[in-house]
Amino acid sequence: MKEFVISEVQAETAVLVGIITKTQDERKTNEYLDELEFLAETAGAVVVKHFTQKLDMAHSVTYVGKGKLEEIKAYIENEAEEEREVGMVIFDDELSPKQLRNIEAELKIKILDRTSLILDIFAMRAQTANAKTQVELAQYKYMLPRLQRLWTHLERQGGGSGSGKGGSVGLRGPGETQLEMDRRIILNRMSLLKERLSEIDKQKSTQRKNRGRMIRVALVGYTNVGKSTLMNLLAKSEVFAENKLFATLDTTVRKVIIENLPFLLSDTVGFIRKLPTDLVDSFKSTLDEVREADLLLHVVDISHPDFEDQIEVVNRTLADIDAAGKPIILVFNKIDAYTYVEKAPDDLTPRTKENLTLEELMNTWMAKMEDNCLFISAREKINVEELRSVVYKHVKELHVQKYPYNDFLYQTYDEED
Ligand SMILES: Nc1nc2c(ncn2[C@@H]2O[C@H](COP(=O)(O)OP(=O)(O)OP(=O)(O)O)[C@@H](O)[C@H]2O)c(=O)[nH]1
Ligand SMILES: [Mg+2]
Repeated sequence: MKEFVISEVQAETAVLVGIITKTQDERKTNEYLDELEFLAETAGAVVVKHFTQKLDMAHSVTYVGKGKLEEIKAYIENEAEEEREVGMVIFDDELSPKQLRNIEAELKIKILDRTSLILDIFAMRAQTANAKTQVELAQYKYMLPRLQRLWTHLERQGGGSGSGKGGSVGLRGPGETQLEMDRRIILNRMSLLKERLSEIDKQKSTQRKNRGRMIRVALVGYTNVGKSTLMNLLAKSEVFAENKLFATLDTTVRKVIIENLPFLLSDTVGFIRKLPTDLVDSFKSTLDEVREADLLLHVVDISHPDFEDQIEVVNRTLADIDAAGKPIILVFNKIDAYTYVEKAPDDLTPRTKENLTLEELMNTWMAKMEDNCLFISAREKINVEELRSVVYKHVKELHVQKYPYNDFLYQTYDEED
């Protein structure tokens, strides 16, 4: 019965593991692990240690080498002796079924990877029938090849029952009883979920068709950059925004009117590094909104040390879902929180991106994007008028192109309406 007490009363603790390779240097790995830590916290765990190892590539049998695995094991045992039970080990890359099995056999503790952690957060966040169905399907896809021994030693601990905030980290969503179902039953369930999704798809696409002749603008971007905050600001709506990853899972669409011009603005799920394509596929109907948009507002958190990498990830994900090549405006958000390291006059080492002032950064990006970029703070409401007028200009152009005979422009727009 001890397990129940631990998982209910105390936050579970987690140890993170990442590798440093030829294609992923130490700085990058540490950034990934910081992000993984943020993900773990979002899921409700407390991270107590990071382990890294330099390798040519991930070890096919145990992800890290044997020695490193022993070191992790010794750490866990030592912590247990000090009565600081480690709840789980989380790996920064998706583990193969074989790796997962071997690591689990060696460490005898709950093992998660980046994918299952993200899935767990998705399960916790899913609100609508659509999001819940998508997440459940993605979870089964992840589980199916790993069924044999998935956390069997944790049977009694399973939080299990569907989504919701309860349950322990990594065990939300389909629970232990479902885990015991054989492959056939899971496959049946998966095809049912797929049918349900295609039904939802049809409904959504009919809904989209009935929306009338309005330009559609989609907010896209890395997770936690401020998309929902911006949506709330522009649409005067109340979309859930919070300093946690994946606060938004399903798409929200609002009508926005700037001056005399109505258009549709949608807020959607954020992107993240190493997001498995399966998961992106599962979110197809959510992402249709992005795919069918006329204009994308790509929101970037300029205060994040790794924002350039995040821009890349978003561009790659857009290409993956066939949404590349659309008109795009880069909206650099959180300028209020931007910091840089000022170099002393006698410091002759080369300047790096950490040494750029906001103004220098702005000039670089404006040149690169041919002015299709903006610098704002959605939370502090800085440069919001500029944002409105740039969006207005673009939407109007697109509107006139797309609906040349449409006079559905509001004559005047009164703030009080
Ligand atoms: N400092 C600062 N924080 C901001 C700004 N805009 C948003 N935030 C904060 O950033 C966090 C994330 O904001 P959200 O609007 O939820 O971000 P999101 O992109 O919708 O995130 P997901 O839905 O999780 O992908 C919240 O804590 C916001 O208050 C800003 O201009 N400056
Ligand atoms: Mg959001």
